[in-house]
Amino acid sequence: MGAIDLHARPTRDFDAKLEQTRKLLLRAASEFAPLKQASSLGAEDVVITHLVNGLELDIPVFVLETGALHAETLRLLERTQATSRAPVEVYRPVQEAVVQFVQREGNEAMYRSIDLRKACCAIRKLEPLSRALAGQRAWITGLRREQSAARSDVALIDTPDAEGRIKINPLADWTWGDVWHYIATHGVDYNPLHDQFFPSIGCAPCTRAISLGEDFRSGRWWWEEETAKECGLHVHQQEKAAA
Ligand code: ADX
Ligand code: SF4
Repeated sequence: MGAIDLHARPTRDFDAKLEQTRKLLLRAASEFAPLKQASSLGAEDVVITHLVNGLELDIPVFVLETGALHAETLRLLERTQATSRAPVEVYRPVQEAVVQFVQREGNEAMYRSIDLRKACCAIRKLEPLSRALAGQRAWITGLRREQSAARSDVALIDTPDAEGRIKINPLADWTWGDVWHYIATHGVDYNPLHDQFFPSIGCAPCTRAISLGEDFRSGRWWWEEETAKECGLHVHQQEKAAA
């Protein structure tokens, strides 16, 4: 059984939710330009790209290609580049920084300590993210409240960050069933890893399949405590200030 058969169960008010999401994207494109969509090519992100393309909005997509993504994700990236109306930009880490880090700490540094894991995320994700977002007023992500306790208060339109940039989370109140209902009814191309029990997909060394009954994000950085499991892309403003 694939992800569609397993998960596509819309909530009762799905149609109204979808209409609100389309309205929010239209509003974002007119009020918060220039803006981009951040896509990991996960189920939520392919839905957003499909909506953006359907509405013919001027919102480029960017993918942080960390150099550690699964082959399935890279192939979906190629297909997306070939089919998306909106431009798909790819940001890669500074190769020298990756090589030096791997030479110094090895290929499995992320499992040795949270600091090393965060150092790897800083090189492979955060530095490219800062380039992707330079000059942008806002960005769109696929964060949903249901994904984890840490994300339970995700807003549709977040408060501005330290640079005054606004994060827009159009699927904040969508359920996993809503996401898959949209994918099924619109025939959206998706990462086949979702059919192999990977609900949340990041870099290959830091993502694994989950078992029945496990939490949505339990396949991400599974060796770490729940509270540590964010790569820094979505750290709250208060937490940043405290750090
Ligand atoms: S993460 O912080 O743990 O990696 P997660 O995989 O749940 O995040 O994705 C949440 C959102 O962050 C995605 O919907 C997407 O908007 C953005 N995102 C995550 N990874 C990437 C990536 N590699 N490239 C671009 N955006 C990403
Ligand atoms: Fe490195 Fe893992 Fe972070 Fe990817 S998720 S950047 S491989 S530590």
